[in-house]
Amino acid sequence: MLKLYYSPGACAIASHIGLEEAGADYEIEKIDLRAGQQRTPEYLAINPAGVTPALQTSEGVITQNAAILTYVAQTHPQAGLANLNDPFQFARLQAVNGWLASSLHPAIGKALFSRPALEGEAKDDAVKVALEKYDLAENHMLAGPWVLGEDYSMADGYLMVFTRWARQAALLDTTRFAKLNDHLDRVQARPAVQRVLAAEGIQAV
Ligand SMILES: N[C@@H](CCC(=O)N[C@@H](CS)C(=O)NCC(=O)O)C(=O)O
Repeated sequence: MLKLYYSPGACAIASHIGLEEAGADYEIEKIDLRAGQQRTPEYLAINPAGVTPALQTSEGVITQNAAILTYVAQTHPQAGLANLNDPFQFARLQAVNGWLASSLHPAIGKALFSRPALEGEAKDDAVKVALEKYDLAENHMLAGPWVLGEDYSMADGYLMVFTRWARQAALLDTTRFAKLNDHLDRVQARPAVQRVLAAEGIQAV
């Protein structure tokens, strides 16, 4: 059986949602990031990078949300969470997920979760840079109603991670980011996402 190592509300929730939406047979194990459990020898043996998510499969461990989401989509094709037969459409999914991992996540992560926490001008600058990336998502990355268009895909639960964090930090202005707010509401309303939130012991925001 697949096993997902996650931390509540952290970016691993993208993989958790992907597994649940796919109807996968999986179990979860919580890694307490605040307690430093990601740096224990036991967890470093699973993911030497010391971050969540990690997905244990019968063939070995997969890390990185973008890779896990692709793997789950390919191993559960009946769920229709990626357009596996159309190279262009599949590349569109990869492009969004690659951007989320390499651009939006580091930017909002720096603004909100730097240790020690940013303050003053440094914090303002980091927030400004992050919000410019949310502008890009708002204006260019939501084909509507879902990220890639008519069909919900493995990109939607991943984008939701970062809109959720932004809303929690009161950064997701409802005028500037009207589409992202609407998208976040619709993702959180999905039954599979509600099951994931309950399993992680967290609430819709
Ligand atoms: N691009 C990676 C990011 C993984 C990552 O940074 N995870 C964070 C939580 S959102 C983490 O585990 N941080 C623990 C730490 O840095 O100590 C992915 O998508 O899997």
